[in-house]
Amino acid sequence: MRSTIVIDPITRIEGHLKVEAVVEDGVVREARSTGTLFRGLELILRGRDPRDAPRVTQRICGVCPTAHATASSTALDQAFGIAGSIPDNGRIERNLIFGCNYLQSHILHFYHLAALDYVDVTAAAGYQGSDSALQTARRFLERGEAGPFVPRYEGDYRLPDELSRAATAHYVQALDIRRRAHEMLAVFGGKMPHNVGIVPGGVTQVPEVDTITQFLWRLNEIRTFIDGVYLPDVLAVAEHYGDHAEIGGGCRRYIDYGGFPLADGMRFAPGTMDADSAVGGLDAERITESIRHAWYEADADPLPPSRGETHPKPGKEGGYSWVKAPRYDGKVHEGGPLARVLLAYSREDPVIVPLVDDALRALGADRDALHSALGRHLARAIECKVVADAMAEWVLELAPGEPVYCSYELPEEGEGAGLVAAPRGALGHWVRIEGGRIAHYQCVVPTTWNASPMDDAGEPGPMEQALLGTPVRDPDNPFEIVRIVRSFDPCLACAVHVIRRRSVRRSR
Ligand code: NFE
Ligand code: MG
Repeated sequence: MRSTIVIDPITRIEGHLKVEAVVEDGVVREARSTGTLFRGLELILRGRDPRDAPRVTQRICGVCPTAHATASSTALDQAFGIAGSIPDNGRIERNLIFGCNYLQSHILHFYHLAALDYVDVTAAAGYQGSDSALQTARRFLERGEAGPFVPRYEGDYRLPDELSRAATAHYVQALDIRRRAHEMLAVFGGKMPHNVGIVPGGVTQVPEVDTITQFLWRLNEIRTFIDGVYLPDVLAVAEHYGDHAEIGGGCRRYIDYGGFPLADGMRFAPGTMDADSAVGGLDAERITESIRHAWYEADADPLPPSRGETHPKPGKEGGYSWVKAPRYDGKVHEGGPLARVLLAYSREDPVIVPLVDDALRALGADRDALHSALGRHLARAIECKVVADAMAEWVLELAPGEPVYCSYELPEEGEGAGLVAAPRGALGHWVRIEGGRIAHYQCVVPTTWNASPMDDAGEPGPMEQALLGTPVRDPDNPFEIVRIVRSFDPCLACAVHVIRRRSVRRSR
């Protein structure tokens, strides 16, 4: 029997995504992911002062604006010829501001977006105890305002009621923890979202003992939550949904641009890997974007981002998404925490290896289990801990009162690429300056990689490949599909990053 499951929109992600899956004899045989909203930031930037780019590109997304500020400022550092002149305080504060965004983003993804696929929130309905978070959830349900929790699929919530109730309390607690991360970001970054602290040449806020302290106590509260709540909850879910280590694997090729520059090297080194072969380096010249199956036209296909074009063509024949198709060496690659953790594991990172091994041991799983929907959640939680713990060391490396930026002359001409490790994966901004103004700007974003449509060779994107071969037990409640899609933590607002004055009719 053959049927098509259409989920439009997929809720509890950022932005607008439709997924279609053709199911034959209970297994997904074809899958298409469609970014259904057209946006346009790359075009808005043309002709502007280059220093506008970090401010404007942060408006691509309210979840990861810090990633865009970092990528954009890094591209401008290069274009202005000052990449090697950023003072240590500037480098460290950029890492700290960006790190705050990682922590809140990963916690947001697990508790407020993905966990509701696994946790039965209605277990809080009859709660009679004294936990204030659970009382809040119960009152919420009693009022019939089940808004964030429904609509939902039914029939596959496997956690015991006690665990579901605990996770529901953590859902409420995680809201407070994310607020702490925002406050912490604001200490050096000014505000969240759309921080003002990260600028070409460094940052704007000179650290003082007082601000370091304000940062540190919040960070320690968040670290306690990650160690005592987030990681154990992810492991508990993994224990009850062990079969999800066998679905959602996908292309098994991974990419990361590298993140968190240190005095010597980077916390996450850039690289690519194939699950079946050794880790390779990253050569940015091998990145291209195809528009063959996206609603754009261009003189050539594919193109490198430094020459990429953004000419929308709604309804183009063969197109089915506003998301372009980035490829490395012409091949499909997945980005994100799983890519970073696998790269670090393969390079025998002394912090990440024991965390991964402990998690796999607790689950009685082997390393191959990481190439899965569950593997993405585990990797994200492990990465969250690694970043939080590293931040506690970095903040103490700040030198109070010392310089945080280097000054520069605005050049008439220049070119730069800002390649960073964003919470959801590999993020790149490419800028060219002519006559002191932005002549060309292209963003290739994590979800552009992960939610990409087919490329010019007809190969499906990572998320599409992750769906292929998935058994769907109940087509009316296709848990497997949404769990795989959400494991990528997609953000379509980022992926499309285009705005037009007149709206384009949404596809159905
Ligand atoms: Ni809108 Fe983002 C991250 C970036 S994802 S959340 O992380 O860049 O495509
Ligand atoms: Mg783009």
